[in-house]
Amino acid sequence: MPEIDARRLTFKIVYYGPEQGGKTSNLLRLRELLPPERAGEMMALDTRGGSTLLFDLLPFGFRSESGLLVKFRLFSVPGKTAYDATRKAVLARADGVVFVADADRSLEAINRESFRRLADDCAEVGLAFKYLPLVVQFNKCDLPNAVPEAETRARWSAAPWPLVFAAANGGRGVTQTLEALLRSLHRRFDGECALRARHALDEDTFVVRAMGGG
Ligand SMILES: Nc1nc2c(ncn2[C@@H]2O[C@H](COP(=O)(O)OP(=O)(O)O)[C@@H](O)[C@H]2O)c(=O)[nH]1
Ligand SMILES: [Mg+2]
Repeated sequence: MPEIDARRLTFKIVYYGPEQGGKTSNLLRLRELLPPERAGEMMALDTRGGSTLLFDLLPFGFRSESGLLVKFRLFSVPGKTAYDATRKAVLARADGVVFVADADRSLEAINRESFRRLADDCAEVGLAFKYLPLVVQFNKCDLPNAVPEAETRARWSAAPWPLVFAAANGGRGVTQTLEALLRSLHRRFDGECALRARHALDEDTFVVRAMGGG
């Protein structure tokens, strides 16, 4: 449940997935793609040798016509399994998750294991995985060893989540992924947060404003 009071609503979005899959790259590209006046500084905490040790944080937001300040805090979790406690702490109280898989065929088992761990971590931090707004991104689709989109779509055809195919370091699929998650967030929390009823934020307006338009 997002933090809400009369003036401000804050969503926590967590980018989760195997180490080196492209979580930090997603946040870095978003920082460039969002209008500068809407996004805060990206905080890349304690990143050593290209690997996120604690988390990255990208804040952004907008003000609705009703005067509500809608804020988003995008986090990435550390990849290494050695940072178990940190990963769970970052995931705790997430309102939505982007799972960043590495499309490399040789990493399928690692993706699967990470996805299973996401479900386990959710249970441990008290998030109902079943109701969690979630988008699955297959990143590094530019690489020759990437599993082709059609094959992945066939394999995930029974999954209820939006799938996005991306090459995050070049920016491809990055905003599409966030937009898909924003739509899921709106569907999940519109009622509880009275987004439409009190703030005239229907799904499209919510997404467009969040992405810096309107
Ligand atoms: N070829 C390719 N490389 C990528 C892509 N996304 C990220 N990378 C590279 O993969 C490495 C790990 O990315 P990073 O964002 O740090 O992964 P994280 O551990 O999930 O945060 C970096 O060297 C990135 O430049 C992509 O879509 N295609
Ligand atoms: Mg990282």
